[in-house]
Amino acid sequence: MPEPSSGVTSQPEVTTGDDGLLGPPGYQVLREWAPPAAARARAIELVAAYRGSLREVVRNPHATQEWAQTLVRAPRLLAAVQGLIGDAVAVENTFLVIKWPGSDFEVPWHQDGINDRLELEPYRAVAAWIALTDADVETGCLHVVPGSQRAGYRPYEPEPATGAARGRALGARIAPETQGLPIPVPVGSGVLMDTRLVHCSHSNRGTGARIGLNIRYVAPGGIRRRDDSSPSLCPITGTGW
Ligand SMILES: O=C(O)CCC(=O)C(=O)O
Repeated sequence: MPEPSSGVTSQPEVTTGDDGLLGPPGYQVLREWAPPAAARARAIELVAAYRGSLREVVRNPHATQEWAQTLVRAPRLLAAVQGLIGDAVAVENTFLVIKWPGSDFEVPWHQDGINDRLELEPYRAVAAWIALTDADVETGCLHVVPGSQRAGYRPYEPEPATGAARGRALGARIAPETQGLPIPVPVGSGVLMDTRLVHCSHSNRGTGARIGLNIRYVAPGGIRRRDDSSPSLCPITGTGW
């Protein structure tokens, strides 16, 4: 495996107002990145591993856990990502979220491509949210604001003291009355998102765990800014890292 590198380059600002890689909605549902039975089996193992501690967030499982190393390379997922950002792809970050039934866990409105540690170039990066269980309105599926990528990256605020504080999420500053569009997806499917798309998820009011993996993929030059606390890139395909 190639040596990890920072992947930082100086890129010109992308003019806001553009639709971005995923067109006017700013997202696309990805059908069956994996056979549902295989994804379901993985979820059963994750529930068994984390049920005792009721762990809700695992940061960067692709760096240490074999199942996640395999998942970020799932052929249909990788092909869809390469179709958007090109053949050379690295993983910048993964974020496993387990919403246990009956537990309050709101992920606030945010954009995946910006935080206090880094900023992603929206034409050289894409976010994927991968369902390891069925995710619907009751169990806490993603809600998106279609077209919100066109306004570019927004100011953001430190995480609130509760809720997604577990994941160090940052809240994008948007109108409080904003209603998102729920994106229910079955196990084994997922959502590809422009890194500027505003999205959130609500608590799980269902009866079983809801599990999803967020992956940030980048092409060479896909990181405009990062600080030393960001983990190394994990090259998946191609050269130029
Ligand atoms: O899994 C969720 O409910 C939300 C995750 C998410 O939005 C993210 O990691 O960016």
